[in-house]
Amino acid sequence: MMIKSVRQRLRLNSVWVVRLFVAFAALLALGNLYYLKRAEYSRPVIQEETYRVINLATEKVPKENATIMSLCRNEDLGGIVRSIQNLEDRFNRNFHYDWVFLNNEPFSDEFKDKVSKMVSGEAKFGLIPAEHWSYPDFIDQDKAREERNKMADMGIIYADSESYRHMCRYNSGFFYRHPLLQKYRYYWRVEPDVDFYCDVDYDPFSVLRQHNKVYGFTISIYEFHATIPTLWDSVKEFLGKNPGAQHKNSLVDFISDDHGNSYNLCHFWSNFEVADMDFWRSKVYDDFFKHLDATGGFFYERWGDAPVHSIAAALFLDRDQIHFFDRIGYNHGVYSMCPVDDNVWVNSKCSCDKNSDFTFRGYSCGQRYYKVTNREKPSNWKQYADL
Ligand SMILES: Nc1nc2c(ncn2[C@@H]2O[C@H](COP(=O)(O)OP(=O)(O)OP(=O)(O)O)[C@@H](O)[C@H]2O)c(=O)[nH]1
Ligand SMILES: *[C@@H]1O[C@H](CO)[C@@H](O)[C@H](O)[C@H]1NC(C)=O
Ligand SMILES: [Mg+2]
Repeated sequence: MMIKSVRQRLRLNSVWVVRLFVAFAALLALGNLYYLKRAEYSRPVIQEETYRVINLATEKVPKENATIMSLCRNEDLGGIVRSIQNLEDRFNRNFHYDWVFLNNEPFSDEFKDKVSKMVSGEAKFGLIPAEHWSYPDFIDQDKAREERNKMADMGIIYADSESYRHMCRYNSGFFYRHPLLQKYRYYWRVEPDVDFYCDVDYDPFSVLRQHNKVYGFTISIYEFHATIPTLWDSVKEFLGKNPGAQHKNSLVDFISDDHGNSYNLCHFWSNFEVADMDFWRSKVYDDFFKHLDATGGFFYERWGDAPVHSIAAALFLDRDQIHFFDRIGYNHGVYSMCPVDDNVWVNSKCSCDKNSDFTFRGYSCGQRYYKVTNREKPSNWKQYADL
């Protein structure tokens, strides 16, 4: 009697134990799922293994559908030679990518001879068609001159330069249509007089392709408002006419503090770009450029290709398609990117002073980028920020 009742009681209990266990396991699984989802959301954009160092002694390096490209003038020879020397040393001597040079005037023999000797891939020289570097019919050139003079009185850099405006418009809407660039998908834009500070012993083009990225940058910064007073109005007009254009998971919060109502002037500094030209060749970007161009803002104001590219990338792409090349130490003019992470700085053999890094400074949009992408900052970042 007694034994039976104990057994019965035990059986009852074991049913409850099983039920409790199942309930507990279910809760645990749900909790884990939630945690994993959060972890996935907040993980850095690109994980460490992306930058797998290629062992050049044992591995054949597969080439991407890509080229390096530079827009420059004959008188930029000295500056472009410095940039070539730098990028060849740090990267291209191991990869031998082609390098396309574009100019609105024919390159001199001296330029072509010198540069061809320095590039480890094939150097190609292209003339820009006149219709891509001239005033469209709808531009009132007297008005454009008046506006240039007004801007010059305000002391704005390149205010009175016509060629600077053609250059910005060319970089915004035409370079990727040049016959020499047609056969490529990815490009690395390189300007005269830039420095590359760290070994790039991985292929940045592969990083883009393998991770489905479209636009890569290394420095971001605020634009001078006076150069683009009506740009954002034109952008909003475009979005009004093309309600489906903005990506549902866009990076709009990088360029706007109020969900797209106004522009906060942040942009990727386009003198460095590693990106996918098929994006500029897409219908949405083509429509966007035509819309902006028709307003005359490239000439009546002084719209830069940097805000134009950046706004398009931040609106039309999935935010995960934008990539921060945080290991490519770089200098253009007064601003530098120098990886402050000690492991990167040492292992990539960077030759820059970490104190020169612009990423976390007040005039950079770096901190905002980290914030809106939930990206983990290097542990020592505060040392290199002016808070
Ligand atoms: N072919 C050609 N290239 C130009 C012309 N103006 C500028 N560029 C190129 O366009 C790019 C940007 O021009 P930069 O004058 O360097 O403008 P920036 O980078 O805003 O200003 P900096 O701080 O002076 O370098 C560089 O690659 C220049 O070589 C031009 O009139 N003709
Ligand atoms: C390289 O990319 C361009 C542009 O997308 C494309 O037209 C071309 O066919 C590609 N070439 C190869 C070899 O895949
Ligand atoms: Mg420059």
